[in-house]
Amino acid sequence: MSENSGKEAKAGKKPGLLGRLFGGSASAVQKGQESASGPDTAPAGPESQSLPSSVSAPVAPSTPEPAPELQKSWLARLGAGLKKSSDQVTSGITSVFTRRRLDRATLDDLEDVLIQADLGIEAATAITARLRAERYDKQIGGAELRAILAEEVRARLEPVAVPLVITPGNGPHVILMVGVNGSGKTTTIGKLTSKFVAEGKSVMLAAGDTFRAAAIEQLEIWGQRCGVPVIAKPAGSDASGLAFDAVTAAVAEGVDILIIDTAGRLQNRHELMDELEKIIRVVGRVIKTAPHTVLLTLDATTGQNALNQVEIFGKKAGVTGLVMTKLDGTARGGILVAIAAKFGLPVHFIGVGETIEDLAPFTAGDFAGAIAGITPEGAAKDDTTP
Ligand SMILES: Nc1nc2c(ncn2[C@@H]2O[C@H](COP(=O)(O)OP(=O)(O)OP(=O)(O)O)[C@@H](O)[C@H]2O)c(=O)[nH]1
Ligand SMILES: [Mg+2]
Repeated sequence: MSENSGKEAKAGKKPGLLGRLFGGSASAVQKGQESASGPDTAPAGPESQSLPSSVSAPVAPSTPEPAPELQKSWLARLGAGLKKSSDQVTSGITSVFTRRRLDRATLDDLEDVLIQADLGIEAATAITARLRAERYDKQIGGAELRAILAEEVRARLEPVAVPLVITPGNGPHVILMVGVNGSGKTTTIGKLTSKFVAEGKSVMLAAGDTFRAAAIEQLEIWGQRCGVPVIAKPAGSDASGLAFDAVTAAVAEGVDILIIDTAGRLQNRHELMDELEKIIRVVGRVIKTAPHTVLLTLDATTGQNALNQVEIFGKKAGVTGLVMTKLDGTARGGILVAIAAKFGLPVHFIGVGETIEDLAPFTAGDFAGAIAGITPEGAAKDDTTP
């Protein structure tokens, strides 16, 4: 088993429950099915495709609203996950406040702290400008400063905290997952599938990372765990051919959502980015409006390079929304503020760990509070400074 698969086996917590939701239907894995024609030649009609041998039964709808205790536990996870970023900001604030009054040197140092925390120059300058205007040469406490910081970060993130809307009715909603190597695409697909299934939606997965056998196996494990079919071909197959077959199967089976995994690719590898464009073209041949969602998965630990990834994937793949993963592994969570300011793209989900529970819809207030070191209850975690 690959390293990733091993990690995921550890991450899965509720296969039993998901299996029961599906009334025991096994995942159907379509393998070795070769397209008679390449995706760029005249594609075969849906009737010519061999479809998965079994398809998931309709799922009983479950409660869409998270229970209050679940919500609370997410806030605790978020706080714990963002601890490194929060510590970077709050310890920076503590170290620059050697005096209680807000003087010029302190404000300059504070601006540096915010820039180092990857919030971006615009946010850092605006936040210190506000403090200069409102509090210059006045006393200010640590809790008050954190509250102002949280407010400013929230204001910048609120416009991009947009939920992912699945268009109902007109055939499958196709989600294409893109991003650089190891950014968390496949894991995020697993987490999303689990969420969609719990909401009563029927989901199909496509193992579009045809480069590595381990990548296909990794997605199949998620498919089994969530009780959803996975369309796959042997490693080395053409990715756009696989995508074509998967969309055709999703239409024929009438699933609500098809999620297509893709191989990780660096944004400066032109031939790989061209391949992504081809996948998108081919998907659009089966359903004109697809892919409906192109999700770029960003690894928060990459810091400033994420800005370049958003720019290039945005241009080449028509990214419609972002997922930021691995916020738990970095002090650079502030990068989301810089990305929001520069691109204004919707941020749909954030990940703060490897388990299914560690992905949640992005909410600006919770994130801003966590970055500024404010606990879910609203109290600053440490009011002894400055
Ligand atoms: N700590 C942490 N780890 C994560 C998170 N999301 C994903 N991972 C881990 O990151 C590693 C890579 O995840 P994958 O989902 O395989 O990434 P990928 O983008 O599909 O990788 P490639 O297919 O190789 O490009 C795995 O070990 C995941 O468990 C997260 O939010 N936090
Ligand atoms: Mg992958």
